[in-house]
Parts: sequence; structure tokens; C-alpha cells
Amino acid sequence: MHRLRTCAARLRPLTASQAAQTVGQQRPITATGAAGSRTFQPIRSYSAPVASEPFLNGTSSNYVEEMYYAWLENPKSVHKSWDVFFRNANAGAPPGAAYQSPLGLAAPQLSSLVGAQPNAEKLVEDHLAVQTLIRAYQVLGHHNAHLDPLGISCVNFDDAPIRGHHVAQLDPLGIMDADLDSCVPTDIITSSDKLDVAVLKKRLRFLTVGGFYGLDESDLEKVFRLPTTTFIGGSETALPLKEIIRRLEMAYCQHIGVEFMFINDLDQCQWIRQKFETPGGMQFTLEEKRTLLARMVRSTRFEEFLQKKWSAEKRFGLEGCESLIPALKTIIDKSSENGVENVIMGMPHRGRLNVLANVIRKELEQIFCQFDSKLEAADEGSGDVKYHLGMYHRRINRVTDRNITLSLVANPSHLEAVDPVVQGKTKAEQFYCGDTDGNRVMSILLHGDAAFAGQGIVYETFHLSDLPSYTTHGTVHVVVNNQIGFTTDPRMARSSPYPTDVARVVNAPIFHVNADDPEAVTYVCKVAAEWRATFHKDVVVDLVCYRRMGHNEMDEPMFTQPLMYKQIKKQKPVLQKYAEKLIAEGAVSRQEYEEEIAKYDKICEEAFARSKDEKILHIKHWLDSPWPGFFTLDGQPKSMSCPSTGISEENLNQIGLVASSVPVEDFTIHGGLSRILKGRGEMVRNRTVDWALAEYMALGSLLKEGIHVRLSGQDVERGTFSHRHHVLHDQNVDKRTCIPMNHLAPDQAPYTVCNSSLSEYGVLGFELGFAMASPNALILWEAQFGDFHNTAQCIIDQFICPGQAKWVRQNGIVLLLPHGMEGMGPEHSSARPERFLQMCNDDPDVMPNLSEDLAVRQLYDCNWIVVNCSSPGNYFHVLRRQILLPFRKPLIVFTPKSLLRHPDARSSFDGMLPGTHFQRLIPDDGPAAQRPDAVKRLIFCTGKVYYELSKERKNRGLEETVAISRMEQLSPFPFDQVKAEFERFPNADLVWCQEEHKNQGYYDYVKPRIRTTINKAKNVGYAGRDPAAAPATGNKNTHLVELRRFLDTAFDLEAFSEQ
Ligand SMILES: Cc1ncc(C[n+]2csc(CCOP(=O)(O)OP(=O)(O)O)c2C)c(N)n1
Ligand SMILES: [Mg+2]
Repeated sequence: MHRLRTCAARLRPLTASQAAQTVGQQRPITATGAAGSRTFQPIRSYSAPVASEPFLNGTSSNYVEEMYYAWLENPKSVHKSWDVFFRNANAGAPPGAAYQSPLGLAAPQLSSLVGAQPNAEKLVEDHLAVQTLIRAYQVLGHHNAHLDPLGISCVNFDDAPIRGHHVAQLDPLGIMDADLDSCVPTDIITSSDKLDVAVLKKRLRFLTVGGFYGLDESDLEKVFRLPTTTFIGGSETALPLKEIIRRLEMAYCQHIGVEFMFINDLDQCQWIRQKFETPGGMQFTLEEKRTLLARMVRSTRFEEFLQKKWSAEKRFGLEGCESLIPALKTIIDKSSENGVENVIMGMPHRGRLNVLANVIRKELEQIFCQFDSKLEAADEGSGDVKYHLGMYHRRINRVTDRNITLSLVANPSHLEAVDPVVQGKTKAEQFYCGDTDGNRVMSILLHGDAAFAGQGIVYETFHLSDLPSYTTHGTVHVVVNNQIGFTTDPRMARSSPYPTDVARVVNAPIFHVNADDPEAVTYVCKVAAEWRATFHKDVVVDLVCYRRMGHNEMDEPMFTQPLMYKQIKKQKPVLQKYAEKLIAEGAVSRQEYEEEIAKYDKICEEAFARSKDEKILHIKHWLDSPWPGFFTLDGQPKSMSCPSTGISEENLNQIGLVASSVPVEDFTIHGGLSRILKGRGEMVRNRTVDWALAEYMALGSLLKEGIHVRLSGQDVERGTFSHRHHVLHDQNVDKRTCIPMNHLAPDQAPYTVCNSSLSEYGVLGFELGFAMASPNALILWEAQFGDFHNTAQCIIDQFICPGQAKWVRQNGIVLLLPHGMEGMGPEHSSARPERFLQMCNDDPDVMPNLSEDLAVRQLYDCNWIVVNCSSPGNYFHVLRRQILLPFRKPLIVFTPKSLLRHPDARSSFDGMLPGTHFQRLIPDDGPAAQRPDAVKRLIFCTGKVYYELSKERKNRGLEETVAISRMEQLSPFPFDQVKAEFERFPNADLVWCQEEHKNQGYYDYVKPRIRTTINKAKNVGYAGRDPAAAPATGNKNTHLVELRRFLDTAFDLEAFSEQ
């Protein structure tokens, strides 16, 4: 496109000096046409004379350049007048003289082609007007398409300005038609009957008066050459204006509204134009029509069956958008035809049961028995309502006869939250089957109109769509645009014209379609699937429909949308309309149609009868991501123990070597980094690790054991604190990078480390989805600072914390949350441990049975693991334990900031060797441990504050008097080890010390558990910051004063004597 513009510029007036420069510069010009790429060699410079033509201006040059290309290719292909013009101009005719009236050039076809033009200006302008008109349809035709199944245009709800006004006739309910007159684009032809010439004439006259195109009624019969940017001509290159308009109306203003002209890729625009403009493109065979009808029958009768059997149950039915089912099936059929074997779907409540039944093909009796409130749940956990459950099904696609796996990811009520999760799972499935281009695995996301427009996660998810480590190579989005969200209509629900405008940010084409036209729906779905298969980019299908019932079947919609629902009540159901159309066409007989209905009703009745035999509800039948081979056949862990998480000295040395070197040749790293790597080398020689090296050892050793590791988050490659450096950058060659961790061993698993977009909700959701796909991978998400996790709160609260309880699926995702009070202000300090601890499911008041396998049993029973390691070695162990456990639980790690470089925060290889384990609690092993009876105080703490306590204790000479125990695993709570510590120091009082404020941190969580452990034999004193609203002070001095105060309390042996 850019090159075309450049070429056109050469036809515009040039200064004498420009002309002098241009002469002789002959560059090839490339333009992409319908038949692919064309390359033109300008046979001569084309600067001075033509460029000075009085009729050439910025706009007309577009048209002229079209002519010019065509003429260069074949002088006979353009109108004779242009041929003469270009020849004269090239021969050096002065401005204004190159043009000769075509009247004198007697070519037989000329009389029809634009007829006798009075002058060149008119000739150019008329062609330009036609070209502009064509473009206007391409750009704006969707504003005026008949997307409205209800076809009402007279409802005037109120006088308030309507935000969605651009959609005019796209609106089935007329909400947006209220100010139709004021907002129909004035540059396209509009009429109630677009194919009526009389009306066209009237419109043309109107536009002429307005002066928009300068065309008038008499031009309707004139023949105009079509530009290469349209396909309406089919095999014709010129058409009468009347026919041009008719074909444009057919392409852009019927039941499909195509929004695509914002896409800044010429090939892609041409592809879409071809799909929608080519005459006769939307033809259906008899077979296709009958299949479509059968699918509509299933979709419609399924809802009717549920309504009949359980009229008082919520099901969030699809009535008003029944064509969703054929829509999805078409996308799947077409994708299967293109080689897709695995489709992962995410969707909200609306029509979910119908999708499960008729798209994924879950057994109907399984769905029906979910309606039986008397059935007992077989599985542990809370379970979930039927319209949130997931599903996984492998079957033969009947249209393509190929195997296909369909899964619907379970989701919470929180609309759109599942989007990034689906994308992450899709990416993982692609990754594990080596599908680098998304040819075999794809995702489909369904949305409601209100949620799609309103929820920010939609935007975050779109922004992952083209990032190398996050792309799923194109998602097909389907919006059930029933023009209402619960009780709120679009006038109050969004500021953008369409609910789908958010998709424009990633240049996704948007196909709006009237959902009352099943054939149009099927067609756009075919095109959407082909688009994905061709360009591997996102695409949106906007099913403009209505909602026949209230938000759910119990709701009264007339309270709030009386006019809309009066209209809806009059609306003939789409199945009936389509059946009547096919019967009228003779595609099916009424009897065949009725038989189809009876057949499906019978299927439902039989399944209903079978559902009565179900005695127990199994949530595990609704699992969206099975892990074959990981559990025993009845879904239990294969063992209830965790092997040692240590690794051999040789392994430590080898990984340490890779961590401290550049494994490729001629690669120049930054001098500062060389020093860091040198430091690592020294540590390895000294048999110690710091935090970054411990992490290297953990991840590296897992990779060597064949476990894929993926670390994702903002700036994780280097590390927020510049400590990690997992990706090296050549200082001399742009984009040349090296990931040493991928150079560990020839048979290692791949290491993925990727800086993410600046999103928490989207990226954490994505990684959670990635972790769902396989238990044999360690997936870590790191927050830039721990407190930023709260913008991903929904993923944490709705998926990570209760995921297993709701959906019986485990997930081993790791959250790394930098945390610590370091005088950096209220932000960047606290990862909010209190919130994670408050959501742990262990009982503070019940002392568990202290059996041998307590540690693993606790882990198995918990909803997630929360740790705050104080030593790099323990961090190494806890990461490895994630994989060596025979089951998967989410792991929340509060990670340090200043400890990353603290000289004392080092661990010896000795604690990482075979036979060693993660320490849930690190007991005091200093002088206090020598004479435990003499110890007056036992301080429990966790994380970084240990180093401050330990230093203070030394300064005060209290090493024999005060013992300090580090609680490394906060949850599940190490009851057994706390008890042992308590018993070891019988004369000590107990203090919990934390650097966080009292209403934050760990205190509220640990206190009752410590008390339960010791059978309330002693009090638990508190040494820490006072309660506060903010997580930390913004004043450095206050920070230090607070620190001093709580350290004073911690070591004041009288402080709690009154208790
Ligand atoms: C994040 C979130 N906020 C609010 C709700 C409550 N809610 C449930 S359905 C609904 C309306 C959804 O409208 P739309 O997206 O258009 O879907 P429809 O029900 O019309 O199919 C709302 C607000 C929710 N489920 N999730
Ligand atoms: Mg809606």
C-alpha cells in the first residue's frame, strides 16, 4: 500500500528540482492484485508533464494510479482516453495538453464505457466517485446491513443520545435505530429496498444535491471500470453504476456486516473482499441446507426439552440465538477440514448446556441428571453449578471423518475470566504436540455482548494474541450479541458503537451477522475458520440476535425492556423461519422436517429416562483437562510420599557451570554481566548458592529430568532486580540472544522464559491455563512486585484457590511474589500474605494426627501451598518438590528482594545433595540449641525478618537466651514441627515476629494454629508493626523507627510477662 502511495505521489505536481532528481530513477513497483503479486517495471520516468495536470490531486491520484498500472501492464486494458493521455504525457505533452477527447477515437466499446465525456475532469471525477463509493461500502457497509432479526426501526425508547448509533439497521431490537436518521452514514446508499432502482435513483439524487459524489441519476446506466480493490465484478472488469451499487448492497448491506477496512494489510483486506464481494459466493448445496436445518432443530428442541422438563430451573437458554450451535459446528468442521485435531473452548453461561450437548456431545443423561437436586455428589470439594462445569471429549467429526478432541474449560461466574486460561491451555497443547503454527490445536472463545465490551480482561487477552510466547495462532471469537446484559441495554453498557470494537486493536476482522439468517451465520463462520487457517490471526463473529427470555428463565424482562420484549414476543422463532424457507424452496418437505424434530425429541426422551438411573453425581465426569497416566485408574495419586528433592554434586556443578558461562561462541555480553557470571562461578567453586543460582539449580535440574519449565511474567528474563539473567543479549548484534539453560544437556526438556505484556490478570490466567495441560511441567508466573498480583485477583480467587474443589482438577502453578518491607513505600512492599493465608483450607482449631506421612497428607488435602523461604537452598527444594510430589497443588512463594544479594542469604551444596529435603520449618541450631532449657524466648518468624532478628540478637548478646525458628512453609501449617520446637524450649515464652503490620502478614493465621499446637499452654506474643491501612510507610525514617521498635519488643524479655 505504501508503495502504491509512493508511486501515486510521482504523478503529482513536482517542483523543477524534484523533477530533475526523479528523472532516471526507475524502481520496480509492486502491487498485489486479485491474482496475487504483480511487479511492474516502469518503462519510463513519469514525473513532470502528467504530474502537473490540473485535475490531479491527492485523492484522484489513487484512481489514476490504478489506471496507470493497468496501462503499464496492457495499454488496451484501460479506456482509450487514458491510453492516449498516458502516451501523450509520456511523450512530453505540457500540463493540460496530454488529454484528448475520446470522442474522436472511434472504438466500438467506448460509447458504453462512460459514454461521451464532456471533458477529462468529469471522466476522472466520475470514476473517482465510483471508486470512492465502492470503498465507502467496503468501509461502512456494515453500518447499514440488515443485522436486525426483529427488523424494527420505529421504536423510540427515549430522546437520550444513543451510543451505538452507528449500527443503525444492525440492531434487531431497534434500540439503536432510534436516531437512525441522524446517523446513517451519508456516503453510502441506503434504502429500505436496496435493489429497487427507483429508490436508488432517489438516493443518488439526494447524494448529488448534497454534492457528495457528483453523480446523478443519469449516471446509473453508465459503465464504469472497476478498480482492482473490488471483486464485485466477478469476471467483469466494468459494470454499469446501477449494477455496481446493487452488488455492493448485496455484499455489504444484507444480513452480514463486514468490518475490516481498518486492517493495515493489503493481502488480508483483499482476501476478505474476495470472500464477501464475489458474486454467488454464498451458495449452499442441498445437503448443506439440510444439515443446517438439522442442527437448528437440535439447538432449538434441546432448549425446549429442558424448559418442558425443568421449567423452574435456571439454564441460561439460547432462545433467540439458536444459530450459535450451527455456527460453532461450522467453525469446528471447517477447522477439522484444515487439519485441526484439538479445539479448546471457553464460554459463559448463555447456551452452555446446549453447546455441551450439541457441539461437544456430552451424553444427554449426564446433563439431565445435573438437574436432579436429590442426587448426592460423589466427589470431594464444593462442586459447581452445571453451567460452569467443563468437559473433554474425543470423537469423530462426522463431516470430515477425522478424530477431533473438544474441550470446554470450566469457568467461574466471572465473565471473560476464562479467556486467558483457554489461551494458555491452547498454547500448552500446541507446545506439547510440536504444533508451532497452530495448525492442529486451536481455541474458540464465546462472549456475551455486554461482557465482551465491558471486561478489561478481553483487552488483555487480545494483547497476548500476537506475542511469540503467548500466541495461539489465531482464535475464533463468537459473540452472542443479544443486545442486553442482564437488565442493561447497550445504551448504558458501552461507549463504543459495537460490542466488538475491542478486537480492532489487533486488526481482527469482525463479521457481524443477523443470527436469524442461519445461512449467513454459517457462511461467516466458514470464512472465520478459513481466515484463521490462512492468516493465523484472531477473528470475531458477532451474532446479532435477541434474548427471548429474561436473563435466566425465571427473570421478568418486561420490567426494564418493555418495548424490546413486546417486539421479541412477536418474533417468529428462527427455526420456524428457516424451515419455512427451505420448505418453500423445496429443499425439504414438511414431513421430513417434522420427522427430524420427532427424531431429536425421542433422543432427548430416551436420555431423560436413562438419567433416572444415575444415582450419584460425578464431577469428575466433567473434567476439562485429564492427565492420563499421572494418577491411578481411579484417579488417586500413585503414592503418598515425596522422594528427596536433592541432586548430585556433579549435577550441581554442571548446572552451576552453565549458569556462570556463555555457552555459545563469539557472543559478547555486557561487562557487568560478566562480573555476575564470574561471581556465580566463584560460588560454585565454594559450593554455595545465592537465590538466583539456587533457582538455576532447581529449574536446570528439572529440565535435565525431562520436565518442561516455563517462567513468565513482566521482565522475568533478566529479573526485576537484575539478578536472574536467564537470557543473554549480544552487545554487538541486535536480537541475538542466548538462553544458557537450554544448553544443559542434549536430551533435556526445553526451557521457556518469557517477558510478558504488562498484564497480571491476563498473563496469570494464561499461565494457569498452560499449567492445566500437563502435570509434567513446572509453570511459574512471577509478579513484578508481589502486590501487583491483586490485579489478577480474579484468577487467584476464582481459579487457583478453589479450582480443585470446584472442578476436581489439580494445578501445580507457581506464583513468585516479591515481598518485603524495605522502606520502598506502601506499594512494592507487600505481596499481601494475609490474603493467601486467609484462603487456606486447613483448620486452625484442629490438631492433625501427627503420623509419619503428615507432611504429604497435609499437602494432598490443602487447596494451595504458601511458603516464604529464608534460604536459597530451601527455595531450590520447594521448586523441585512441586514436580516430585505425586499430585499437583498451586504454590505461592513470597520471594525476597534485598535477600537476593544478602551475603548471609547463601546456602551450601551440602543442603541440596541427595537425601536432603525442603524444610518446612528451620529450627534454631545456634548456641540456643545447645542449652535449650536456658532459652527464655522462642521467636517464630518467616522470611527476611529472620536476618534482622538474627543480627539484633547477636548485637544484644542474646544468642543463648533467644531461639529463632523460621517457619518456611506457612500453609499447610507445620503443626508437628512447631510442636517439637515448643517442647524443645520448655522455659521459653513464645513470640511471633513479623515485619508486616499486625492486621497484615501472617499473625492472624499462625497465632491460632500455634495455640492449637501447644494446646493453648502459653500465649503468643506479637512483635511487629502496628495495625495500619497501608502496607508500608512512604517515609524511610518512619520505616526504620518502626523496625527498631518491633526489634526492641522482640528482644525485650519482659515485654509479654504480663500476659
Ligand atoms: C465479571 C462479572 N460481573 C458481573 C457478573 C454478573 N452477570 C452475570 S450475567 C451478566 C450479564 C451478561 O451480559 P452479556 O455479556 O451480554 O451476556 P448475556 O447474558 O446477555 O448472554 C452479568 C452482569 C458476572 N457474571 N461477571
Ligand atoms: Mg447480552
